[in-house]
Amino acid sequence: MEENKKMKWWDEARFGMFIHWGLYSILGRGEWVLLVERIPLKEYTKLADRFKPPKSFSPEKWVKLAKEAGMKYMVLTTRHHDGFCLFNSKVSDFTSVKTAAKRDFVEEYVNACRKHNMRIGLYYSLLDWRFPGYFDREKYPESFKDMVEQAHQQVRELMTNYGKIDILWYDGGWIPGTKGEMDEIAALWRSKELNDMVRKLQPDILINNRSGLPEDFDTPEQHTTPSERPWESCMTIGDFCAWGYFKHNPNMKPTTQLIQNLVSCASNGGNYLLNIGPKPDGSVRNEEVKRLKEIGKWLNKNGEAIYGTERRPKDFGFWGAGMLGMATVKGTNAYLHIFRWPGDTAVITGIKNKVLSTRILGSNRRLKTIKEDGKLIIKGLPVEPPDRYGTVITLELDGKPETFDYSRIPLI
Ligand code: H79
Repeated sequence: MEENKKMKWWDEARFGMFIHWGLYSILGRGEWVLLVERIPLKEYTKLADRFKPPKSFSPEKWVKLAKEAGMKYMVLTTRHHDGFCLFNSKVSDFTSVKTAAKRDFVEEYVNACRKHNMRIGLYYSLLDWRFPGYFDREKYPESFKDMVEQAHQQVRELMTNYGKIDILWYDGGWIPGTKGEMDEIAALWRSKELNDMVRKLQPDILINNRSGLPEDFDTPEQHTTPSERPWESCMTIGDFCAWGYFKHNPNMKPTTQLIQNLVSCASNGGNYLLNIGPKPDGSVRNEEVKRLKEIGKWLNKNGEAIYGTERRPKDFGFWGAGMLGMATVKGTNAYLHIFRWPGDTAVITGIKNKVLSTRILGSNRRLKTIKEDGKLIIKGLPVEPPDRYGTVITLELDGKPETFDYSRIPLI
């Protein structure tokens, strides 16, 4: 399939759900707990006896929540750095199928996604902390080789046993004792061979850039700085080190901030992959549910200004940093997302186009608008912000959005 055709759905999706869930969820101190606390492997392995979500739990609950949040795709940790698989693997006994739960959660998740028409992403960490060769490949060359072989086998299993998969989201490509250069990483994981195999099994799949090869899209982590290439920002709702369930995680981003991040991604042509860290029983904590539902409500009203938006021209909309908010663009429409409400008059600079009409999204009432050289004055707005999370003003333009550059024009 032609490259950009394959990416079309992803490029329009803009908002996805990341899920970090595994043995570490039981301890409630984040997904790095095994390494950070140097827990003896024997002890950590025993957690598998306790990883047994109730029968009543189904990954369909996550899918329904993602739908309600307005998310168009999901990415589940099929296996994080600790090596514990949520799927059946012929090359490992450390899986949810062969231990207490006796369930293939990847299968359940994939089926639930399909049932609800949700695009399916699988996260797979290449590295596995259980292999001494990961830490010191000179000292334990056989172990390193075995780990790489395991990754190839397990990726093959994931790409073979669950039908059509939309995204392969690699992680954990970094190897100690290297400078982390892409070429070096790709050579050590034999990534060319790996990804050739993946594409043979899943011709339409999108692969991220974390196996040492650029592949389909870039993955800024915990920030929304755009890439030149297709890009997706992944982010936690709470603190940066807590992707997996962290019981005491008081610093949750407010919904206003999460929506602003989503708009920031959409305005620069990127996606926002927002993470939840379910509890060991699979349930999602209230603080996360509440925020996702609030975003979903906002998207119900304002989705037109997010889904399918394109990368806006540089400095389009709000000149400089964007005093009032951010602009997204789609075709010949521009959408002004006003986060900091100015009162009854909004002054927007940096738009070259003629404006054919101005309306608050969802309303038919045209707003009085004065336009002079790159300066737009919108009058008759409500004094108080109509939407506490962000009000969208739709501008119908006479053509593709173009920036009016003030940078060399002195004040009069
Ligand atoms: O899966 C999530 C992270 O576990 C994983 N990528 C995302 C998607 C990741 N792997 N490496 N890193 C992130 C970067 C390393 C961060 C660390 Fe730390 C800083 C490791 C040690 C200090 C955060 C804080 C984790 C433990 C303490």
